[in-house]
Amino acid sequence: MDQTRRKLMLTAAGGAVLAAASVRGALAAAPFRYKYANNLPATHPMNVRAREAAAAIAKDTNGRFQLDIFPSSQLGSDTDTLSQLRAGAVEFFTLSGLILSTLVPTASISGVGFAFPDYDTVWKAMDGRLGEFIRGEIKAKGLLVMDKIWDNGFRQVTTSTRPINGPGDFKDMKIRVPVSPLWTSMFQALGAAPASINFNETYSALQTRIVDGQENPLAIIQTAKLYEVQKYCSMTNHMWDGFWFLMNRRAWEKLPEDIQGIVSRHINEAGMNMRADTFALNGELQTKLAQQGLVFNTPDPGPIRDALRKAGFYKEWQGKYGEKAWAILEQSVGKLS
Ligand code: X2X
Repeated sequence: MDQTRRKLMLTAAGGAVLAAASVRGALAAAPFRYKYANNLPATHPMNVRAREAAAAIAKDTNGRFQLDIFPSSQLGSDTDTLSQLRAGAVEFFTLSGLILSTLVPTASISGVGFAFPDYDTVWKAMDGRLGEFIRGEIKAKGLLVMDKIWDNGFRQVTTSTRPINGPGDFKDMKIRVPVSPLWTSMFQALGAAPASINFNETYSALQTRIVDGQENPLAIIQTAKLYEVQKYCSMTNHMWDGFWFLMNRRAWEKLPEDIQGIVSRHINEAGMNMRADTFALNGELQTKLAQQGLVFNTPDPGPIRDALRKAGFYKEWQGKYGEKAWAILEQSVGKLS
């Protein structure tokens, strides 16, 4: 055999061995198989981008890590899933900082009413000093968290009874809020009668009229079909909300370093992509939702914010978070009270 032919044959044989090994790798169960739970429908950008990340992670780890995604609170309500995450029954979970505040009190600080004037301010703060501070507080409670917070959006109020034109319209309104002291306090300060209900029970609470209204960004009002059981949508933009990508510490520390690197790179990248998708959706959905029957109005936010101030809302929460945390918030967003 001449040299070239011999080389060719050796290369071909080597290629066959490699191919067989990777087929075996793909067929065998992944050595690491982690659950990622969230509360949003499979069609929301959160899940679209998470599925992309899962595929990229499987590929880059040669099948050594498999991410199984459980959307729509399939593993339980947010409150339950937070306990499961801490116990290690669920490895990954995206949760609003406001709900997380039941474990990490200062994590709700990014949800203070009207704190962020726009998205520029949101990302400067959450990818900067404020986010770093909150992630530190989360770690101090024994959970781990990815660097990039995922977007939920600016929240709007929907009701089956009446639009919100000014703060007076909140009076005695039965409004569903997520399970979080800050949310309850904010809507009480506006004179409403808030009810703490997990997201997985929100649609039916609206349908059966246990509550008259709820508040969420348009991307959720659309993908979770809340427009089917609501009549009015008032563009209050009363707060911004985001989801921290949380991890069980023991599960994370079990992963080899190279897998940790691949997983965190793809999850953070998915987070950045879902921010862009969610921003676009929240911007374009008003037309579509109006066609589906929601009646829109845009109240002046000034009087609503003044009502919060007059009720002592900002002072109260400044006291609860403490001077250090409040100073970091105000350095990021400007003077609040
Ligand atoms: O529960 C909600 O309203 C939701 C989906 O926006 C959050 O996870 C905070």
